[in-house]
Order: sequence, then structure tokens, then C-alpha cells
Amino acid sequence: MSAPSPVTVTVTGAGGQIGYALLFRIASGAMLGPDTPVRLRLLEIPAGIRAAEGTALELQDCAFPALDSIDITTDVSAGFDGTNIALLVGARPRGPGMERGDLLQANGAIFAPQGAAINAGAADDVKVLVVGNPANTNAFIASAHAPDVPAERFTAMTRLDHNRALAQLALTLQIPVRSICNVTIWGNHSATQVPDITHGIVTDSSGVPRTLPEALAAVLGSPGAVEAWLDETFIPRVAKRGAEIIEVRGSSSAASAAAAAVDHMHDWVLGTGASWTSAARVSDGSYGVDPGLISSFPVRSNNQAWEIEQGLAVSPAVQARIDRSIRELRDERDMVRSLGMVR
Ligand code: NAX
Repeated sequence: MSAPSPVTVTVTGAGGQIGYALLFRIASGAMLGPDTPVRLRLLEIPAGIRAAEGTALELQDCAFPALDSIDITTDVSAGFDGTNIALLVGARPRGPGMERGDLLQANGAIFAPQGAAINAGAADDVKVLVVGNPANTNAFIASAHAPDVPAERFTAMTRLDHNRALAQLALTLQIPVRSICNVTIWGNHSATQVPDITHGIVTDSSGVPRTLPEALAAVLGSPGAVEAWLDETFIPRVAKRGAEIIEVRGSSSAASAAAAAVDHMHDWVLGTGASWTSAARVSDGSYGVDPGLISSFPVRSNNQAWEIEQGLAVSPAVQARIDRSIRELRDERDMVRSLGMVR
């Protein structure tokens, strides 16, 4: 059997803290498998280039068998030339006194040219994951500047929110994360995101499945107690976990964000297996989400394409939360349109 061809992986913001946690996992084979050779392309701005160079020295010192080469550049076109996988991590954080419009505009100035460079030079099978915030709308901007790349190939990361939801459920039920499946994050990667356990399944050690609401009711006492726990504890805890990490750790999530980016790309390329997961991809109108918005959905990857899980019943309470998150995405879309960043 012949060895797999090398895959070119571009990481922007490679000198930052997520970059530092992410690059070693990609190079070790955690994302694409240990037998797939990886050509790393690190794209940074001048202020971050020394940090990226330092990370590259350490990557060399790991002597990872799957790592073919490392290139470092500040040139956007060179950064995406021939890229198969683009992880867009570098973004402009919200500065003091910055309004939402200023933030969207500053990020538009990053993601519009990156989308155009992907359109011009990336490989035909390019897959894009936007991690840098505001991730959904940054992905929307990049996709709008890449008219020749199918819109389904621009995704935004809600896998960290998904993993946080699984972790909170596992802690509450005192079972391993692997026993839980079919949990969903809907909407925007923001405080309006909607963690939804309605269709979740828990499988005990003897292989017997139960619904997540039933399993939670057994631990929390009643279906009413589950509703209260979801509203008052679970949903806010997952949605505000980023702020909790900053408060406790003193800086924002890095290793968990990198692990989620690896999970997202791993499942996109190699398939999701038995359960669905969550990813933000362009809406086709499913579940009442405006076509064209990049929203988180329950998704499975088949043949290297994220497909939205269809036909799930959505309760009025969950639908109301989804509608609120979609209104926020719509506002962001309208704002980037009014600022002239997309048509
Ligand atoms: P850091 O500030 O540590 O690193 C960002 C890096 O990006 C810096 O080295 C900077 O020089 C570089 N950069 C800035 N503009 C660039 C450009 N135009 N081209 C290439 N590189 C550029 O931030 P870090 O903690 O790594 O976070 C990166 C982004 O991830 C932030 O926007 C953050 O908000 C976002 N996150 C998204 C998450 C998600 O679930 N979607 C969770 C984690 C994280 O908060």
C-alpha cells in the first residue's frame, strides 16, 4: 500500500497561545492520523512572527515522524497557496472601548483578504475552520470573499462548546464522557449559543441506552428538577465557560480550544462515527435558520462533508433560544453588510 500524500495545513495566529497548543497536536498526527504526513504553514503578522519561529524550533525538536516541513510567513497569499486545511485562529480581540461594529470591522480586515487568498490559491479540496472570534461571522466574511469555494467548506468552531457540554453532563451524572452522545450546540458561538440535550443518549457500562433527560432525572430527582438545572446551571455554565476559565486561569482557554479544533478537523476528514457532533456551517434553511448564515447545528461528516442531522424534534423552549441566537447572527450579518465588508 502506498503512503498517503502529504497534506498542507495552514494555521494563522501560529504564534499565539492556541497556536502553541494546536501545532504540536497536528504535527503528532492527532488530527489526521499518525500516517498522514503534514506540511505546516504558519501565518502570522510581524508582531507574532518571532513567537511562531520559536514554536517552529520546538516542533523540529519533537522529531514528529508525521511532520514533513514547516514554513513561516506573513504573506497571506503564500500562507494559503495549495492549502488543504486552513485553521484560522488569529483574530483581532476586542480592545477597550471597542463597539461590536468596530470589532467586526477590524476582523473583516483580516478575514476578507484571507478568504480571497483561499479562493485564489488553496487546493480544490480546501476545508476551513475559523476559531478566531467572532468565529461565525468571521467565517461568513471569509466565505463571502471566496466565491469559487463551496460555502459548506467554511466552518466555525463550536466544538469547544460541545465538549464543554459533554463534560458538564458527565460530571453531573458521574459517568465518563464517552458514555454520552447526540448532544447539540445550536446557533452562534457566543453567550446566546444553545446547548441542547433533548436527543442525548447515555449508555451504561452494560451497553444499555437511556435518554439523557431520563438519566438526569434519576440523579436530580424529577423532570422538573432537570428543567431547572438546564436553565439555571447547565446552559449558563456551558455558555459562560470561557469567562470562567479566564477568571480561574488568568487567561483564555487555549489547550481545550486547540483540542476542539483538532476534534473538528479530525471528524470532518475521517468521519464522525456513531454520534453526531456540533459545528457551525452554512445554513441550508434547516430548523428555520436563514440560508447563508453560518450557524451551529447537529452534524455528521460523511465523505468529508458536514451534513446537518435532519428531522429532530425541537421543543418550543429550545426553538425560542435558537431564534434568539439566530437574531444575533442576523444582526452581525447585517452589520458587516452595512459596513461594506460583504455584499
Ligand atoms: P492570542 O492573542 O494568544 O494569539 C493570536 C495570534 O494571532 C497572535 O499571535 C497574533 O499575532 C495573531 N494574529 C493576529 N492577527 C493575525 C492575522 N491577520 N494573521 C495571522 N495572525 C494574526 O489569542 P488566542 O488565545 O490564541 O486566541 C485566538 C482566537 O481564538 C481569539 O479570537 C479567541 O477569541 C478565539 N477563541 C475561540 C474559541 C472558539 O471556541 N471558537 C475559543 C477559544 C478562543 O477564545
